[in-house]
Amino acid sequence: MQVDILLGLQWGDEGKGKIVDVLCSQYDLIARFQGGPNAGHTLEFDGQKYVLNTIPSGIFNPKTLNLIGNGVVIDPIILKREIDSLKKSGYDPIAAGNLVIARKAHLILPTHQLLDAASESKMGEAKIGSTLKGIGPTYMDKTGRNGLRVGDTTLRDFQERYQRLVEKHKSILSHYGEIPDFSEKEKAFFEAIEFLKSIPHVDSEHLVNQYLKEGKSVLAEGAQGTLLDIDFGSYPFVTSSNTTSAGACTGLGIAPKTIGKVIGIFKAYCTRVGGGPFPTELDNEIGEKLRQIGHEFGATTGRSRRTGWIDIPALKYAIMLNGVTELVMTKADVLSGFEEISVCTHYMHNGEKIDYMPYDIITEKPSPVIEKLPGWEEDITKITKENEIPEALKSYIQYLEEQLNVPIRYLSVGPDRLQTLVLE
Ligand code: 2SA
Ligand code: GDP
Ligand code: MG
Repeated sequence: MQVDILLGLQWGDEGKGKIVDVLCSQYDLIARFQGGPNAGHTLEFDGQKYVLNTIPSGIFNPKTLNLIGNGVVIDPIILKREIDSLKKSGYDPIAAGNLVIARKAHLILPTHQLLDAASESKMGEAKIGSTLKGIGPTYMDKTGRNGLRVGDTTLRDFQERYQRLVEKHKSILSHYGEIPDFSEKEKAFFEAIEFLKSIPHVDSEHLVNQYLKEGKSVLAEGAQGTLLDIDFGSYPFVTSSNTTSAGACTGLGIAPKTIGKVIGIFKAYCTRVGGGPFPTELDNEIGEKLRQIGHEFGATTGRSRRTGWIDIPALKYAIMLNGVTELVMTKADVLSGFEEISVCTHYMHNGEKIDYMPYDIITEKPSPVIEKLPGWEEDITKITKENEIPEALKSYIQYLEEQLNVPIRYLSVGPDRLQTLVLE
């Protein structure tokens, strides 16, 4: 058996949560491999909406085990809150026994959040627009070899290790000004640490490889999107982890040869939340229309998402980096009623027409070369069969498949799990 990977090809929020929920009954294990509570993965079914931050999106299927992998950073307070909220809506993953957590996953401390906020406050125009969840500082401590891991919580000297790290954080914070009081947060943190111990701890590398050995199927779930990857995204306007398929290897402990399908997911248009370059951005009425119809507001922070047309050079780059074998297009329904759909095929950059994302994308702002395709009027949110797809949408799909050279296997026409078509 091999590990399939599902990940975002744009700047996140492509609908990963929804599609993992749709596909999870085909898998024995869903494993999150990077990111943390900066993610907001939305699922809708039976008239209910759920937003998951740390928990993998297969959680509502009691037959699927859900692993929070070693590459994830965990805020125990947020994870506890997530589980409490699932319990309130009638689903208790602890009682169901379908959630496990990697011992080697790193912990987000209250002071990591203070450091995130302090760093952003000094950046002015250049601020990243982070979710302020402490993601960057936690990964910095991980690579700086100072971090605390889930497994450490059961060690005798956990308190001392915690205190040592907090002292270090305080000395950094003191350079930014007065350190805000975090005693309440610290109390909640230690309560949540006790709760964390009730979730089974595992070694993700052994668990996933054992599953494969036993012939069980595994889906690795990405967070954020390829263009936010720490190495290949629009640096420094990126998140602090590898969001690309390579991240699944280090974030779970699996070898490259175990990778099977790579399912790349993209919106029929494009969004970005936070700062950084966005060549096809529509800072106008059309952009506002996309935002309103597509409900483009951060699933975690509620921030307005920036909107724009689909960007083929960026998608080609993402497909190359990840080795995408099949595509999922979401939010096609949002484009119903647009007379024309614009597609960015190239960029104009320093007077030259190019078909790749240039290194100096931030300073030299490439402008998009646009091709227009006919739109469609029909409401597609209730269609269930391929032959009900309007001709103009069929042409859009065909056009994208030709450009991207990868088949679109699923078409999502609404947020509900039932609003999903398999394309033959
Ligand atoms: P961070 O918090 O350090 O990872 O922020 C760094 C950049 O990464 C972006 N980022 C995201 N972009 C899209 N969606 C994300 N999740 C939430 C959602 C975002 C929200 O599902 O809507 O609610 O605002 C996400 N997480 C991180 C972030 O905007 C920075 O540009
Ligand atoms: P994720 O981070 O990739 O899981 O995506 P988010 O949950 O942050 O954002 C996607 C948003 O679009 C959520 O509100 C979903 O409910 C919604 N969504 C997903 N697929 C579709 C779709 O095909 N059509 C519409 N209209 N909404 C969708
Ligand atoms: Mg999201």
